[in-house]
Amino acid sequence: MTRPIYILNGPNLNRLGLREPEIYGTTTLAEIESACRNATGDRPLVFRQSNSETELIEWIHEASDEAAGLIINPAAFTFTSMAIMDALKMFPGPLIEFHISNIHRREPMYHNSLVSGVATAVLAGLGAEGYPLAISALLGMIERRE
Ligand code: CA2
Repeated sequence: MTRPIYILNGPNLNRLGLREPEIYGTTTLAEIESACRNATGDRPLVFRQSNSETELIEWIHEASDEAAGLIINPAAFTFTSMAIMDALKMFPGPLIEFHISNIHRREPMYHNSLVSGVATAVLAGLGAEGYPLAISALLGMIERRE
């Protein structure tokens, strides 16, 4: 059976398209999900968002058991959550840390990701259009492993 890829989105990303379009653009999360579904082809996609650290950790555990690969935009938890970092450390497949904005071009508080050190790759600054690019990269990594 073809294992799915998981895309997990962290706090406040359900508000995309509604505020701060100069940083995050005007695309909504529902539109991003639809673009991601078009980009995954035959492989099943699990696409979720939560404002809860606990729920995200549970989903990372679920992905560790079920997923062929994982893309995560941990949003603010990128910089604060050792618990999410620890959960991601246990993920056995390819893992992409994803950000809509270029976090390194922003204020210093956005520079120190706890996730980058446990990710296979990091993609930031390509806007919402970056999600399908991350999928394409992840599918390539999965194919090279399987
Ligand atoms: O650029 C990204 O994707 C971020 O992960 C977004 C996070 C931020 O903490 C990271 O540094 C970079 C913030 C998400 C906030 O989402 C909003 C959605 C709509 C309007 C305002 C914020």
